[in-house]
Amino acid sequence: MNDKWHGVSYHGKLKVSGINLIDQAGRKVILRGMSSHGMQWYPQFARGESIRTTKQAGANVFRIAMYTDEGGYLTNHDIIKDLIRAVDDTLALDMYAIIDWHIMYDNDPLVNVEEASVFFDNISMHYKDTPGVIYEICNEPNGAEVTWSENVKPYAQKVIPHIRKNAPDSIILVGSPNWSQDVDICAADPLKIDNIMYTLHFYAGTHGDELRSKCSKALKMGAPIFASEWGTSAADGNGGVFLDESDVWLKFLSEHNISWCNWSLGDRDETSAALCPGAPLGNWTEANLTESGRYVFSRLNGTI
Ligand code: DCB
Repeated sequence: MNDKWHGVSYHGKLKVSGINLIDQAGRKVILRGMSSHGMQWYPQFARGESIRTTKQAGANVFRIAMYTDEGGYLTNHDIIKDLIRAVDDTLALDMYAIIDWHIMYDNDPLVNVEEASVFFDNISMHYKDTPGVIYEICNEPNGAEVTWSENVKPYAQKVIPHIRKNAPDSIILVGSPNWSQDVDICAADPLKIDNIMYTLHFYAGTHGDELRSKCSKALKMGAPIFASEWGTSAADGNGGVFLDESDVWLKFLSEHNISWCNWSLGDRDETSAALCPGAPLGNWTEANLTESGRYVFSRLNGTI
């Protein structure tokens, strides 16, 4: 499949209907694009020129990964300026923008629920009901003690109302436990809230059939899924690349109309990075793209 490009002006405000993402006219929507790397490290590739180049390859969504720890938002609120510029640049390109509260080594989202509530209150006030903005409230909950029922679900129930009062119909992505893999657990005990989707994250070198069956199970139970982060590498962002395994995954996502963002649009020296170290800010040639970048850029338009 090789889709015609459609952005926010065509699809408008999105809705979740059953397990599908649909648009204002009731058509099924598939979003594909890149995720930025951490805003505290690579904000330069989360601006107009870079995002436009991903659009030219077919992307209609851009995910902005605002880390909470590792020098991110919790210790540097100023980072919000880079986030807002990235969201504005994305919207100006008629693309959907995902605002990602990128928890990771701060494994339990509940620990910073007050900070998250204030952040999402402010950012959803700023964007009100802008149809292109999608909220992702916790990147990857993880850790053996961090469960859906005791941690992630209560977190979501606390944070989502802060978004809903400003952006009543926006799409909200909710991370699943175990590095956003246990979507079947969310599906068995779902949030009773409209227009939410659960995130499934995978790294082709580490995750395969077992994770795909969790996803199939969740879909069968009626849970809407968004693959807001995946990589061609192993789970640590390095190793590989695993392109045959990535083919299997992309085919699976396509069969289930699952939207995706690839990790990541940056030039760090790691195999999951789409850009070679020192790449310019946009208009990349084949030589500027890594093996992963060349693979993913050739598939942003729906080619599998
Ligand atoms: C996720 C994180 C993401 C991380 C990638 C690759 O982590 F959401 O932030 O990105 O997947 O690991 C990496 C960057 C590195 C950076 C590091 C720390 O690529 O440049 O140094 O973050 O900021 C996952 C996902 C899954 C699993 C483990 C991790 N898993 N992990 O299945 O075990 O350990 O980070």
